[in-house]
Amino acid sequence: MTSETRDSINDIWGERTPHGAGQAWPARVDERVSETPERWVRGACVLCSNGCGLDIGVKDGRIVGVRGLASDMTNKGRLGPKGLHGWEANNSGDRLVRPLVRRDGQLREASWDEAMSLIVRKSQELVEEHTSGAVGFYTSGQLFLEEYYTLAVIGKAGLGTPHMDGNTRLCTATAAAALKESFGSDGQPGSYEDLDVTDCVMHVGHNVASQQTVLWTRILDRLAGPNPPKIIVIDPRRTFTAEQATVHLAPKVGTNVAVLNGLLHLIIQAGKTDPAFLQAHTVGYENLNRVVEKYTPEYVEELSGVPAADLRAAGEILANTKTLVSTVLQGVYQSMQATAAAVQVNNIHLIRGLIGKPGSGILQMNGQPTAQNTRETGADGDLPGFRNWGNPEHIGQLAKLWNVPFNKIPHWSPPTHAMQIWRYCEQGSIKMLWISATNPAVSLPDLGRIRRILQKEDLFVIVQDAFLTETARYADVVLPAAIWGEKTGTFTNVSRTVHISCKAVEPPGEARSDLDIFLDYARRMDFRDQDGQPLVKWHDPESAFEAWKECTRGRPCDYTGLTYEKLLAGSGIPWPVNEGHPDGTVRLYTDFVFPTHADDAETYGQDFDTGASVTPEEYKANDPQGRALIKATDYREPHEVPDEDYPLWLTTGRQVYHFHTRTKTGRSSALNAAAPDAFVQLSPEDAARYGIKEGDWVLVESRRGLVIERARLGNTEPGLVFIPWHYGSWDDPSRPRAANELTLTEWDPVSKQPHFKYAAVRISRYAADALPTPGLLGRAVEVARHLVSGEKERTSFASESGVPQPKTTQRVDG
Ligand SMILES: Nc1nc2c(c(=O)[nH]1)N[C@H]1C(S)=C(S)[C@@H](COP(=O)(O)OP(=O)(O)OC[C@H]3O[C@@H](n4cnc5c(=O)[nH]c(N)nc54)[C@H](O)[C@@H]3O)O[C@H]1N2
Ligand SMILES: Nc1nc2c(c(=O)[nH]1)N[C@H]1C(S)=C(S)[C@@H](COP(=O)(O)OP(=O)(O)OC[C@H]3O[C@@H](n4cnc5c(=O)[nH]c(N)nc54)[C@H](O)[C@@H]3O)O[C@H]1N2
Ligand code: SF4
Ligand SMILES: [Mo]
Repeated sequence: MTSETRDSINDIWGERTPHGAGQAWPARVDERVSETPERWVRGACVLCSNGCGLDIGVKDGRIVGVRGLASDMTNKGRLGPKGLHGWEANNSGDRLVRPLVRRDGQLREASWDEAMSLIVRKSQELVEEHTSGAVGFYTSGQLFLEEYYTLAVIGKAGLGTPHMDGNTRLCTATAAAALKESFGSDGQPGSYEDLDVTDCVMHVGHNVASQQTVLWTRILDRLAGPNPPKIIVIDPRRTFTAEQATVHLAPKVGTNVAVLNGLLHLIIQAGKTDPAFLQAHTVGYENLNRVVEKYTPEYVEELSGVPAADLRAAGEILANTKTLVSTVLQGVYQSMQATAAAVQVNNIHLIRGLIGKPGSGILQMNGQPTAQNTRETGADGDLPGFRNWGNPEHIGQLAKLWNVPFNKIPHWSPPTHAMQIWRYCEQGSIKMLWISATNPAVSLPDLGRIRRILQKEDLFVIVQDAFLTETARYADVVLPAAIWGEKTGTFTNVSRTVHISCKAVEPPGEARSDLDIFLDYARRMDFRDQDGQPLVKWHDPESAFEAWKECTRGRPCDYTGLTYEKLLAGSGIPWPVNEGHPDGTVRLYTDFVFPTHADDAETYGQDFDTGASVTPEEYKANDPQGRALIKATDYREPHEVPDEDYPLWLTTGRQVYHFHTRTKTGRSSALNAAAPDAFVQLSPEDAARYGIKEGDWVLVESRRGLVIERARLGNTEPGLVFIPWHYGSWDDPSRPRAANELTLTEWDPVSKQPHFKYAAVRISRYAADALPTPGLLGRAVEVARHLVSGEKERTSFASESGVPQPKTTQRVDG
């Protein structure tokens, strides 16, 4: 007997609760339960970066629903479709409940002691034979802060390996890079509360209506109230967000820098910069002025296809608005010139002095719920507490805190980024890869290559997950993880707001929290500090949180004033929280002083075209000393562009009802029914050209692979096709359908974030009547074999059983 306060599947955002500029956003409590709960446990939603506060309903030791938390500053009680439905995955019958170890080529159940002993033996052998450089970690944006910090200390001070990164590299590495390049450090300048007062919101490459549905209700409620803000959307597709825009610019994929330079040009031409602000609080304006001079609306139209008149309309709004909130996400971060483009959005705010004031803020968005914490704790290769790996003083602080030798902490070169970690696995220098809470066999670019790497005999693969994912099937050891609702921890949303999410129920079977797994590993590896004491001195979430607080003391992300108790009081709290700001900090940089001083900065910066690091000496010679940096750049064409063989652009992205590789949302019946399969979206013009009708099967090929999808017509420009990348093979191995079969192995030179947003493809109608069997298996396999065998290895879709083929020979455990 499901009871719900609203039908979020058919009405994604729910009823309007209008509010005018400066009025508080009214509460609206959304709830959905399958039975009446016996008790409610405090939590927060982990199905996107919004981090909505909620309570978890429990009955008979099972999760039976959720309700939004009216007092939480993030959502005032609202929850979106994923939040209201995603918890069903916890109760799914196919959770992993025991560790698995590969024996005789097969994954077989094992005890925790067997699995962990094997991992420890393997680690020790590799470190002895090859140094800790043979061990790599690939983690997530979906664990809790306490788990990442423990992992970071294990990697940096226990093993001393530079090879640790998160899937945050695919997600928000550019957010971090853009904030560091402009303001000296990671940390969002603005706040969601700026949306409640602003006159203008600009979304660049961000489909917020689908991807942070509750944040979008906040904006919809402003649009329904008095003095609504103007909305500018820059997205090549007519998304739900674009439908509400005052001005929608639809550029060709990969041309963000051209468009943003054009907007900067128009603001400068209109004489609407803030010279006093520029003079007092920034460096680099003259160079920007010089670079953007040639980006006239006509030139931008030539480069990007955006009509000059539309660009002028957007430029006029930006030149005159008194306040501005900008959000930036994957249409920028996963595209050409990612960091360079994201920084141009910062520059729009800087030249107009629209930062650090109510209604003016920048949200270089996160996507995953806990990506901010991967970055803060250094589980992604950054250094904990936004420290600078190029600054010996910062390394010294960590060495002292952890009581380990200075040189134990890897800092001799930039930390290895995820794409390079995979390259080292491919080349064989990394021999053990520990993957936690991510599913790279669906989410990384060029999946044929990723499968070949995972299959390598000389790579020992550990996968820590709640489900037997496409990736887990290739593992040597699978560790069953407890997930949200089954463990306690904290995490931080885009608006720097820290939430606690508590354990409501026991995990199924023998599943353990990631924290317990990492602590167990540290104990078994016997990592020690310089005094012979255990390196990892905490034993549960709260003691880990207390240890983390010390690591942040005096840093921009200062957590020292937070406690679990405070976080349980009814709302998330934005950092920094310390003696000076006991109740948290809504907005950064209200004094217009930025952490760019050479002693504070998290980076000395990089060249936008080459990625070459600025040396400490070079930086110090021009120390901005608290002023923001304005960095300019010219437009560069994408590396792969449509040609005769592959005449169309492909871009990839998300749908409102699914989260990533659907391990959770695919196990909720309503979400799954709402979006059961992948598709290829194409313009009616292209459909007509290729003789394709709505619902036809379409073969989509790139230089790397192929997929077969149903056609959906409309809402995209001619020449551009779109595939949602959520769909791997765990629930339908009958045909290749994962968008990443097609994507490129290429990344931004600064942030190292891969380019998921463009590739050249060709399409053709795929005749269903040619199929030997109902469904597509036979023909798809044939096509896949034909195209992928020979020079390349066989695609794993060719297996009879329909699941990716596991490694066949017996492996290391002997
Ligand atoms: N429902 C749902 N919500 C989610 C997620 C999910 O999987 N499902 N995932 C979460 C995560 S981890 C993330 S990172 C976020 C991602 O959130 P978004 O970044 O909003 O999502 P995407 O669909 O990946 O990409 C956004 C838009 O970029 C556009 N785009 C493509 N190329 C270009 C370009 O060259 N320029 C511009 N300006 N735009 C371009 C696409 O058309 C697309 O609409 O969503 C979070 N929220
Ligand atoms: N083509 C294309 N590819 C993309 C993108 C795109 O836009 N286009 N977007 C990229 C982006 S932004 C992102 S964020 C990535 C996401 O890519 P992935 O990280 O691969 O996606 P998820 O499906 O979220 O995988 C998370 C895994 O962690 C497991 N899990 C959940 N909670 C826990 C936990 O508490 N502990 C453990 N141990 N496991 C847990 C889930 O079951 C799931 O298998 O994909 C990237 N790939
Ligand atoms: S907006 Fe994000 S955090 Fe909020 S309920 Fe939806 S998925 Fe969860
Ligand atoms: Mo992401």
